[in-house]
Amino acid sequence: MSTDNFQEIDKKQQARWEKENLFASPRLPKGKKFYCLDMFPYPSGAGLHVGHPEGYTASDILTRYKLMNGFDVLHPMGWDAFGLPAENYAIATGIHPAVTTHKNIDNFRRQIKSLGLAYDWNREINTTDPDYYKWTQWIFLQLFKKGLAYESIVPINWCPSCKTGLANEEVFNGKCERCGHPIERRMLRQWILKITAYAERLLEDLDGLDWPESTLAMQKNWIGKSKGAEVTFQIDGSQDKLTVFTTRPDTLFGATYMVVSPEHPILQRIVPPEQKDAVAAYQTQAANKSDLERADLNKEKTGVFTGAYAINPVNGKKIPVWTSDYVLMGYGTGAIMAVPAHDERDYAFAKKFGLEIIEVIASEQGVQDAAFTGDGELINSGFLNGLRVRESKAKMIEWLKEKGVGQGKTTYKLRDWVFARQRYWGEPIPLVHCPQCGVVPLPEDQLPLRLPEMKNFEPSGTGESPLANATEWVNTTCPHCGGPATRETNTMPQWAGSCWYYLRYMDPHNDKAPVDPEIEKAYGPVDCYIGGAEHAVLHLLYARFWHKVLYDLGVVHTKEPFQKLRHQGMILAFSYRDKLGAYHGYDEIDFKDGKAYLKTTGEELSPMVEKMSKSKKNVINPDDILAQYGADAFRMYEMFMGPFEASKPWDMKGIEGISRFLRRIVAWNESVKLTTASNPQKVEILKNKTVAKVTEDIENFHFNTAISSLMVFFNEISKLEAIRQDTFDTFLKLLHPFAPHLTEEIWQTSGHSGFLVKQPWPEADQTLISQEMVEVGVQINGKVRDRVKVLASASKEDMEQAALASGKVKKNLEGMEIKKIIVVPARIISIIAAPKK
Ligand code: ANZ
Ligand code: ZN
Repeated sequence: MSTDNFQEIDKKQQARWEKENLFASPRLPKGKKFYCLDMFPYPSGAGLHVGHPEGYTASDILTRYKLMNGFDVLHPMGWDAFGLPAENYAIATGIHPAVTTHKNIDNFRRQIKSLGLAYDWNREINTTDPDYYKWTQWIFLQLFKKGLAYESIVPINWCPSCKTGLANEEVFNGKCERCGHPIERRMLRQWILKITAYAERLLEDLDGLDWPESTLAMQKNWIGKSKGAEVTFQIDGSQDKLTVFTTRPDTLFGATYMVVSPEHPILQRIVPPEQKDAVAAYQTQAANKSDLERADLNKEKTGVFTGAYAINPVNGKKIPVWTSDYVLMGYGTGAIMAVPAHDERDYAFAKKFGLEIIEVIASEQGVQDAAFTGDGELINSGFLNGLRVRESKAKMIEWLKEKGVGQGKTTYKLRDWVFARQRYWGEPIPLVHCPQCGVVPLPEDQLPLRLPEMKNFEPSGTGESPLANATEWVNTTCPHCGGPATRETNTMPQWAGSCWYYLRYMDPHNDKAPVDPEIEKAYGPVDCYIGGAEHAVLHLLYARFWHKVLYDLGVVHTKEPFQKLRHQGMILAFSYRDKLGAYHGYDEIDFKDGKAYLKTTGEELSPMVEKMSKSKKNVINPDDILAQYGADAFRMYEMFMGPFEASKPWDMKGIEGISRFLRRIVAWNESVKLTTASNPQKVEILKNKTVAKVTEDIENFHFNTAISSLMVFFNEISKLEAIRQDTFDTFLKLLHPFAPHLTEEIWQTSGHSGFLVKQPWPEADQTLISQEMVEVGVQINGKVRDRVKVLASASKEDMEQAALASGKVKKNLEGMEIKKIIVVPARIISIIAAPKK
């Protein structure tokens, strides 16, 4: 077989690997283990996007590299297959979501397999499989039994287009994450998970994780821990008290009014008759705004006076109580003490409504034009005068405690997780509503609770799930009293299945437990998790939460599920537009000298780098690329495009370049002779340097520079008339994780038996590398005066000596006095000198 028929090689080697079950991991690892996990895809009807293989290739490189380093590697793949698209398709066509899902999965599997990724397909899972969701439901029951799932009628984010409630995390800029429709607020009965009970642990345990800084920061912000105090104000002439949360108890002397959220229950009691209409009108107006709009700093402030007054506990002053939508009911206590002098929003509000402003932190600029939010000395503040903000906070908290009107308090922005969806294609929530016994959990031996077969998937739009129409399924008997009862009709959100799938891969066929504890101890936690940065909060926070619950239940033995996390960058593409702004697809374009011309008219088109989308006609189809270039070029190009985490555009010229490189290897393999003579020193050193560099680069996710150094190495060895077998083999081994099919083919056809992943990863000879001579420049006062040869490993002192021994340097230093010598090892020697006095 000729080695340049890449598609044939792909098929042949993939079949060999499959026959050998080469990537099956043992039930229990025998030695060192490595769990390498990809974020599993949602099998959409559109098939694989070229963005998918970017992460998958990285995890595959890591997997093959670890296998060659003697690890037992767990590297699985599966399907996150519940969700709206299949259901919306079912509504439109009447085709059951299970049918669509099944078909899409087959297509995804075929596409992924054609990339030759080293997955253990025996462990494939599918979140919509009852044998899988049985355990998703089981975990829900554990949450329920621990009091971490509760029912509540709450205002939720309602998407009128998807006709379902959404979690806060699914709302972006007030719009539905899925369909972009503006979100409304609606009161609905919901199942809610008490993720807030884990807020502190979710925050604390981020320490110790090898995750991207930006993702850690996003999680921290989302959890949003604030330290401050609660202060209780007496309502004037009433029994009622109003408690606020503040991060600035030090400013209490500057509190000149209070604001309660329009939803605050105290309004029912404290508003005097003459203000009732105004307050009620304002409440109606506020109800239609999203929290995000309400919290917007730049928004014009609105509000009304409630007619009530409160007493500032620190000085007995009567201050007005207002209501305004800039105070949210869902945060702190839903009420604030307003300190306009030192809070921007309070300042804007006070200016608009002519409320008093008392400066209590001294500053140069004062508070004539704006609030001062910095640190300074306390003024106008009785016993705090002269102290700084930090000390004043502590002292005020002491005082509040002593007087019994407040205490130190920590709050979190994190909200409980709305865990119910009014849709069909999700895991049924395994609960029963009994008129006698209330909410009763389904006994565990009745799991899985399967979705009923249905013909009509249309959501009612009343807030009830389509499941409510499955009368036979809904009507059941109470597991507790045996009387007539009804099933819960809400389903779980799409995030449920992905909260624990990494555990199921360890033990995918277990019907006694989600995962055998012995196996979990051996394979957990995930050593490296790779996937998109768009999951920085949602999935990654939910999964951490479930993991901690499972940790408390003794199901898992580590506090965190994913030790190391890396995100791939977004793959963009060039799109081309004509003068009128219309997009043109690649098949309509002639590419000449780096320019693009419309085939029909010859008009030059202007390129732009954009997200791939059908409307921009710039979608790259993985099947086309595979058919044209084969899997190795495809994989390797994706790794070569740029830094792994960076977003970068797909470029046909780039994949051509990689393909040429692979073809050169094919040609070289066919012509090169073998020798037993030793390598020239230069080649030997480069070989070792390449081993060291590729090893380090794989460990650090620098796949693009690893490929560059393999190219440099190949250029050097391809110049040799004959090559040593071990050098030839080393090259194949290093290249294998990047281009597994071609390297395996060459390995096999050049007389070796077995498979490359069974070969030991090459080791670099560091002593040899350090024997390399490098030429470094010697500068005097910024001008290069000579170049000297030194060992790459030379010490600063040795380099200095070599420089000063140079005749040219000596000559240039005549009559000069050396002030300073700066040495950068293996790079440069820089001498600073001045004329002798
Ligand atoms: C008085 C004060 C004075 C405040 C000052 C700030 C500066 P973070 O840091 O985000 O936790 N606040 C409290 N509850 C609120 C609610 N439900 N809706 C809107 N705002 C609320 O913010 C805490 C601060 O935000 C609190 O501290 C409170 O205003 C306001 F110079 O109290 B502060
Ligand atoms: Zn009952």
